Amino acid sequence: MKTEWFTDARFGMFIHFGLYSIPAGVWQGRKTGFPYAEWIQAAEKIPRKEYRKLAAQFDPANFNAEQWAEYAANAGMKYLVVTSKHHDGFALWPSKASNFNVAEATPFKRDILGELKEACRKQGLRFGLYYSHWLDWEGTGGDISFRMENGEYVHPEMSEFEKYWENKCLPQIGELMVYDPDLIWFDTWDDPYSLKYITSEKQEQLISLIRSNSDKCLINSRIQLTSPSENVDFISNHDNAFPDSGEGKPWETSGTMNDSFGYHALDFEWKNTETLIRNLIHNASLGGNYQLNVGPTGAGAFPRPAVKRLNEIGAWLGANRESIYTTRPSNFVFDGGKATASKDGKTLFLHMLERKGNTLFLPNLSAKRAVVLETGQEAAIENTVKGARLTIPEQAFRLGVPVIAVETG
Ligand code: H79
Repeated sequence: MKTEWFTDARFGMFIHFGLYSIPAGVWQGRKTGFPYAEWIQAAEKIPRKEYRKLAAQFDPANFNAEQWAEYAANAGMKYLVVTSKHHDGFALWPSKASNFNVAEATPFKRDILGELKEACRKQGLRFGLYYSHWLDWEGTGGDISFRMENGEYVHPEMSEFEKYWENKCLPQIGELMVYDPDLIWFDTWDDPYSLKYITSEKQEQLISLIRSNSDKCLINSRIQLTSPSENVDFISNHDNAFPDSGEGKPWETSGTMNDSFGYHALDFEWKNTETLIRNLIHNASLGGNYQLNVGPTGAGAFPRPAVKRLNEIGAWLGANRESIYTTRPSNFVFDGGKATASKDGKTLFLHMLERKGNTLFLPNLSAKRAVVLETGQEAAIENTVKGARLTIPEQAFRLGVPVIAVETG
């Protein structure tokens, strides 16, 4: 199965980086009205000519692809997905189909995608590309958000959208395939305009273009979130949406550390590390991945709170790796936590999210051996006809989210 690596990976990095990283959620001295900093052009209805001027300022002195990939690898992430082109229409690679790109419109000129691709290869990370296929605010016929309608920003005539599709979208996807991506992450949501412009024919056109260039490249369901083609490879949930059940296909949730994907200088709503670890456990217990976002600054640096959280998650994952990677969802229900199972089904990993006392009752289960995964300390077992009762060592509760590995028999 070409999706196997994705299912086994469980944890990836999303990176939102582009011209919007420069204003960072602040326009004319004020915090913009939308939580997403990458939406600043829409939030402020910035005239296109003015937005384009940001390109002249795009010169991220701290951009260091190797460091970015190293942060991801050290956090325990197995893949990295970067915004090759977000809704603003600006391309992070030297695109032939549009001169609104890093090489032609900015002083920086370097091929950000190429550098990241190489850095990921060195770190053993899979490499994915986000591409905004429906919204494109450059003014070449892509759609806009209903929230930005004014004299300049209008929904394009279908014939204009077709031109954008033929002259920018499809050629750029062709260009992206040269980077040999492991996945392409398209973006729509439940907006009727996305259904109007991204018809099932358009979905299939994109999918066959990708398939004709690559046997391995995975495609996500937000190519058309409301009614994705059966030919997509994995399901992407709404942003920050952690579902209560799994899916028939591999799936993931993309989420933010604060409330914005793009770097936002005035967003201080950083979730604590334990919340992020719980999100990872929640999805893993249901068979899904967590694609956690970082928004580097306009200078190309990872924000300190992001680095701190990546390091802390990496430390937890390093100590508990078997309970997350290559695991399978587990429907084993116990009080106060969530379980995953090893691929062979012989080991259950019990993530203790709430302290419910010093014993843990595992209904209808006979346990052979139980250990605290991080330390190897044994938990005493009492098997009864109704199930197994574990005595959790007191020291386990000092480990943050402790994981008990139970060999079943
Ligand atoms: O790239 C990130 C977001 O920019 C993109 N998907 C993720 C991965 C995304 N944009 N919008 N949405 C997802 C959902 C739509 C939200 C909207 Fe709004 C509500 C658009 C207009 C109203 C949020 C709030 C954006 C502007 C105001």
